[in-house]
Amino acid sequence: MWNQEEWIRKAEELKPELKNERVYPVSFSRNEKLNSGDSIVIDFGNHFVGHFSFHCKSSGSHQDAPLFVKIKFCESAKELDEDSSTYKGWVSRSWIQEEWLHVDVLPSLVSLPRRYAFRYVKIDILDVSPKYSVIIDEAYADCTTSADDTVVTEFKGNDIEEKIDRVAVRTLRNCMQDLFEDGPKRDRRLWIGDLRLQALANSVTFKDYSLVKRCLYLFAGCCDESGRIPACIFTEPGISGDNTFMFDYSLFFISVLYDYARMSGDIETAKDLLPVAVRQWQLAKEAFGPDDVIEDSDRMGWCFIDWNLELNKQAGAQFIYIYTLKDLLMLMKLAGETDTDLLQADIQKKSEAAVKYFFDPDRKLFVSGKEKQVSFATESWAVLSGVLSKDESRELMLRLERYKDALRMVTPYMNHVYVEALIKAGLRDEAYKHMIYYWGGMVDDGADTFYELFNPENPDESPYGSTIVNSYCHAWSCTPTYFMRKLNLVEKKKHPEAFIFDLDGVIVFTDRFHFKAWKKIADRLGVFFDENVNNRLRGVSRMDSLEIILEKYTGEELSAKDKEAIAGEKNEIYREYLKEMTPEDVSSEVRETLTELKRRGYKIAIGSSSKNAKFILDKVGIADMFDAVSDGTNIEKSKPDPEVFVKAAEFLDINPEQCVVVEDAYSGIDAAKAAGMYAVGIGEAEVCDKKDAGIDRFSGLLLLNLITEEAYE
Ligand code: RAM
Repeated sequence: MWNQEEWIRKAEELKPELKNERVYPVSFSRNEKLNSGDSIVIDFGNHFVGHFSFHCKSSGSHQDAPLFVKIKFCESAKELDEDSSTYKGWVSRSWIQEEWLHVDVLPSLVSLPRRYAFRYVKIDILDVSPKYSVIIDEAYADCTTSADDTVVTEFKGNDIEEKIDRVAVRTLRNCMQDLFEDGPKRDRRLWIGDLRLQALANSVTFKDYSLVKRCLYLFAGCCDESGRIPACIFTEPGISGDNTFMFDYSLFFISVLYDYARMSGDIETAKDLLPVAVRQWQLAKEAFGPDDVIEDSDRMGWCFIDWNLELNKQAGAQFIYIYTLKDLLMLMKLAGETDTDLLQADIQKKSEAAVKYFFDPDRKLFVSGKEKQVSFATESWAVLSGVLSKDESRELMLRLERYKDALRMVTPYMNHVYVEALIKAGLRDEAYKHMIYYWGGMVDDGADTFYELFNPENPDESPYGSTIVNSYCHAWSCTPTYFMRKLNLVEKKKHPEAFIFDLDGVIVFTDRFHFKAWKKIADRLGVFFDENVNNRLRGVSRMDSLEIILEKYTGEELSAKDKEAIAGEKNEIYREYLKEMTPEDVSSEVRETLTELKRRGYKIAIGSSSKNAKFILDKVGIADMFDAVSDGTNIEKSKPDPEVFVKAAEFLDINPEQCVVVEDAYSGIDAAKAAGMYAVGIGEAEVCDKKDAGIDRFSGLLLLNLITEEAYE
C-alpha cells in the first residue's frame, strides 16, 4: 500500500559495516596431548559473536585415522555441562551451538563456517587412534559487531551498578550486528519488542541512531498488504517480514518511531513513517468491541507481553494500546500534524473503559480475562498507560507487592516494564532495589551478557521446554544501562551533609546544675533523689522529669497547675545556676571539632529537648556557630520522639538520611533512629546497641568512617 521498496532501499543504504576483531583466549591448556575421551575448555574471557578457528597437530607415530571432535559454544559457564542429547524443547534443535567435525589430515587450521555467540568453547575429543594424540596449539575467533565501543562514555556508580552497566552494554553491543539482533545465539532476526528496548539503551550508550532508523525502515518495508507491522523480520536470504503478528508488537512501531524521533531529532523520518504508525492504530482499533474494551483471545501469541504462558493478556493489551496511542499523539505533534482530535477522543474512551471494566473495586487492582487474573504485567502496564494519577499508581504498585496470588514475571523484558512502572509511580527505591535484585542477580550468577530468561526463583524455567535453547545474550535485557544513565536509577547518595548535636552531655555539661536544682525540689517534696534518679532524666523534658521524680512522692495530690509551678520553679533555680556558665564551659576540643566540621562544609545544628538551649549557647558564646537550633521551644514531644531532630533537619533544609546525630542519651539515639538519621553515641550512649557508631571523645567524630558512604551500608 505504500512504496515499501523505497523504504527497503533506504534501510539497505543504512546497512552498517561490521567491525572485525580477532580475539584470543585468556586461557586454555595449549599443547596438552589429548586422547579419545579428553576435552578442553577454551575461555575467551568475555562474550563474543564471531567465527571460531583452531589449529591442531598430531603427536605420535602416524595419524592413521581422522580426528573426530565435538565443538560446543557456551555463552555462560553453566551451559558447559548441559547435555543436548536430552533436548526435548519445541524450538528447533538446530539452534543448539554444537558441531561434530572430522579432520582428515593434521596439522590443520580448522575454521568453522557458522557464526556463534560464546565466551567458552569446549572441544571434546570423540576419537583419535592409539597411534596418535592431538594437540590444539592455537585458537582464536574473528568477531563482529557494528557497535562503536569508543562512543560509550564511562559510567561511574557503585560497584554493582558499574558491573550491571558493563554487562548491559556488552549485551547490546553483541546484539548490534547489521541490525539489532534479538539474540545472536538463537534468534538472529529483528523483533520489534526487543528493538524498542535496545533503542532506549542505545540512546545512552552507542548512540547509533542510524541503525535504529534502518530497523524502522526495514519494518515499514515489511508490513503486510493491510499495512500491519509483523512481529519480526528476516534479512537472510532476503529481507522479508514474518507471518507472525502480535497486537502489542505491531503497536510498538509507534513507540520506537516516536522515541527515535525525539531522541535523534530526525523529524523527516518521523514524517516519512508517520502513516505507518497511524495505520497500526487503525488496525489495532478493530480489536475493540462497542464498549471500547479489547476482545480477549485464546490464540497463543495474539499479544506477547511476557513469556508467561499462564498470563491473560486482555487488560495488558488494552493498556499497551493506550500507552502507544499517547506516543502516537506526541509523534504527530513532533511531525507537525495537528489533526489529533479523533486520536485524543479514542485515548479518552479506551482509558475510561479500561478503568471501568478492568478495575476490581474489591481487590483494588486491575484484573484481566474471565478468570479476573491479577498479574505484575497487567498492573505495570496499567501504570505505564497513565490511566491513574501518580498517587493511585503508587498505591496500586504497593498493593500488587502485597498481593500474594499475583502472576509473576518471566522475562527481563517484563521486568523492565515493571521497573519503569515503579519509577513512574514514584517508587524509585523499590525500582532500584528490583533492578539490583534482578540484573544484579544475573551478575552474581556469572553473567557476561544478560539473559533472555531469568527467574531467580526458578533457574530452570524456559518457555521453550528446555534451557538448552535459552539465549544468554539477549537484546531485551540490556536496559539497566538506560535506567541508570538516563533515568538516574542509582543508589541515593547518602553522604552526610549535617550534624545535629544534643546539647547537654555532648557540647556542654549542665548535669550538675540540673542535679542541684532537682535535688532542691525533691528535698522540699520529701522525695528521695540521687545520681541514679538523675540519670533517668537525661534527654527527658522538664515535665516528664518531674513525673519521674514524683514516682516516689507520697504527699498531698498535686494538680496539673501545681506541677507546672514546681517545674517552673525548678527551671528558675536551674537558670540561676546556668548564669554561672562561661565560655570556659565548652572545651577547646569541642570548639575545634565544630570548627573543623564547618570547614569541611557540614551544616551543624542543635537538637535538644531543653527550653534553655539558646540561653546556654549564648552564655557559653557559641550560638553563632550553629546553622539552626531545634529545642524544647519548637517541639511537642521530647525524645525518644524524633520530632526535635526532624525539625532540626527541616530548619537546615537537609534530608533526614543525610543527617548525623550526636547523642549521649539512649532516648536520643532512639529519637535519631526514628528520624531515619545516622546515630553516633558518645558518653553513656557510646555502647548503646542501637547506635550506628560510637566515639569515646568528641574529636572522634573527625576520624569516623561515617563521613564516607560505608557508614550507611
Ligand atoms: C522470542 C524471543 C524474542 C521475543 C519473542 C516474542 O522468540 O525471546 O526476544 O521478542 O519471543
